[in-house]
Amino acid sequence: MTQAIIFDLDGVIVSTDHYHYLAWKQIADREGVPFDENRNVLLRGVSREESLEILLEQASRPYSAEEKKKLAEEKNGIYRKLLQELTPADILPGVVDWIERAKAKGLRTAIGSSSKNTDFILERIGLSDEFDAVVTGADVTHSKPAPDIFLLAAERLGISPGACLVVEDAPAGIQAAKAAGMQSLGVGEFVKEVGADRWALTLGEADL
Ligand code: B16
Ligand code: MG
Repeated sequence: MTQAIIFDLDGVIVSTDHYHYLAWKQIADREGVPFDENRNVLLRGVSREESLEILLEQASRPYSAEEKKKLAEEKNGIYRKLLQELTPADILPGVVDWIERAKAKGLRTAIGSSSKNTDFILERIGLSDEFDAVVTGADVTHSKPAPDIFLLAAERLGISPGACLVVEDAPAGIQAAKAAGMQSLGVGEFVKEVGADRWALTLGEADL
């Protein structure tokens, strides 16, 4: 029986995924690295550093650790500027309803996101105080697809992993939920065929 819901942030609560793409695309174009929306799917849910590694797999030259550090910082600067645009109107359809229904049913709720910008994003969209726990990429060594973020969320909620439902938009996130032994609801076109227990195009179309 489900006792807690762990929401992914980027792509589930709010469409910051497009901002990530725009920021990486700017870096890739300048560096002359081929990068498009299809390639971007591989970056969904994984950490900033791992995203850069995936992006640079298509580069024509090797990059030093120093250069990589600089590129990751630069990408984050571009991304943070784009995040300034966020308002509560950017919360995706179905999210507020799910949070309200979860509370009405006595379920615990958490955010489980790889993003180190999670607190800033929640603040921008006015959801900082809505969850019983918030676990981010800053809290763990191994980001998604490792199960660590979701396991820590369950621990902070005091709920066993098997009683948690993860809501995710990324293949890496569904993989992490499965590795954590949790139930999963895949949301959106990128997780249609990655073996989530349930799937819906948007959270607004899924039953709680
Ligand atoms: P940051 P999620 C993930 O968020 C994004 O999907 C992924 O594209 C990004 O690289 C990662 O956060 C790290 O983000 O650079 O802000 O620390 O989907 O796990 O909520
Ligand atoms: Mg996501």
